[in-house]
Amino acid sequence: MATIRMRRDILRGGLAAAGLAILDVPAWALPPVAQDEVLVPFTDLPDPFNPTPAPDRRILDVRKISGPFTPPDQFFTIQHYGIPDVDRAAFRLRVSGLVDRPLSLSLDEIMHMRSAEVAAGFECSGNRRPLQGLSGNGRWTGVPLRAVLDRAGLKPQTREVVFLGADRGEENVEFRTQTFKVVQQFGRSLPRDKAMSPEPFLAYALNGAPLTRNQGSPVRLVVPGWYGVANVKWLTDIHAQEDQYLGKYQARWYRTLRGETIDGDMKWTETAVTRMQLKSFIARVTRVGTRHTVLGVVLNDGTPLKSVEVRVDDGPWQPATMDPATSARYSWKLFTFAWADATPGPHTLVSRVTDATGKVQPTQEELENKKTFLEDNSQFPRKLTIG
Ligand SMILES: Nc1nc2c(c(=O)[nH]1)N[C@H]1C(S)=C(S)[C@@H](COP(=O)(O)O)O[C@H]1N2
Ligand SMILES: [Mo]
Repeated sequence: MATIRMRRDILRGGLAAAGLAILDVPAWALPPVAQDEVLVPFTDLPDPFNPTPAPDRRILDVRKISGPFTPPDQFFTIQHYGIPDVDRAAFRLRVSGLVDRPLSLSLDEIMHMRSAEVAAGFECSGNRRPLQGLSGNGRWTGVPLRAVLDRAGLKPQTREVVFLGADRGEENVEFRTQTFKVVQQFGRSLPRDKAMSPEPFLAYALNGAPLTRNQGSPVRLVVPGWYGVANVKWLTDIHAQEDQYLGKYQARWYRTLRGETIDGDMKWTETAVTRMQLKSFIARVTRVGTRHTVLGVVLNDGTPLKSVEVRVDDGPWQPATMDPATSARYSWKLFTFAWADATPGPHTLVSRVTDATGKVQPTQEELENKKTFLEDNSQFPRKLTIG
């Protein structure tokens, strides 16, 4: 793999583009980048980084993280029915179902509501080794979902709030011996209490600029602390109902099968993909002369963290340093580790994060009884060779 020189202007540009002045967060605390800082290639990565890109997908090259917030043209993108083009002028967000006052809001009306900002990072629940690039961190501008739901007035019978996107596709819905071909919208739901909690957010801007088409223009839902699938893009309908919503991407697709030993007995449960599981991974290693620096990422559900540690080969776990620019509750957290005494030859580096409740990021072996590939938050040992 070709040596990649880390460019000063990438790191500087990241600062400006992230609009740090607006959010007033502490400065990016990566050690100053020297002119001769070079990337040390991982030997466990494909070359090129993403050899078979799908046409409507984008994967973040996590080796190039250049600031606390991911630039919109690098933000990963994933969707099941392609990328619709929603006309901003004709756009209406409808609120219907068990509400006192059904609504049909234009983009202008939404943007005239009291706006707020939230730093929220997320990953797709399918994000995994070796790329780990279905992840990113955004500074979102919009309105709290609760403000819109309060305007509509949820009736007491409402138990779920359903979110539908403008994107749709034909699905086979199977029932016993029958198969129905129907055109469905992408949809997800939240329980009433979660929908009315302070966090869920209707975003119309990312890092200070209108949402791009890939990121759900003109309006998307962001549920801070949850996996990406909750963040319905191209949002057109919010529907309050008493019944459970069982759309494909709610009830059939985003499910995890886990075995747990309860009272000495293996019990298998299927759960919905909701809050992000505690995870860290090493994104890159750079070198200036003989000094090596490790940069990594932590994602979780917003529970405060206790520590992030890095282990080299069979050595002890050593503390890494959290970046203060990413300390907001739902931001992804970046960390660095000064690898002082790297010796020539092959090495394995791994990180692990522990949260304030004492939960420790599991090893791959400890996740053996998680049978579906979603929600892989296992520790990820990476390989490289020091020349
Ligand atoms: N309308 C719509 N919203 C969607 C999806 C989709 O297919 N359609 N995919 C979801 C999934 S699985 C993920 S991981 C995130 C990805 O968000 P991003 O493309 O902004 O990174 O969008 C979610 N929102
Ligand atoms: Mo996803």
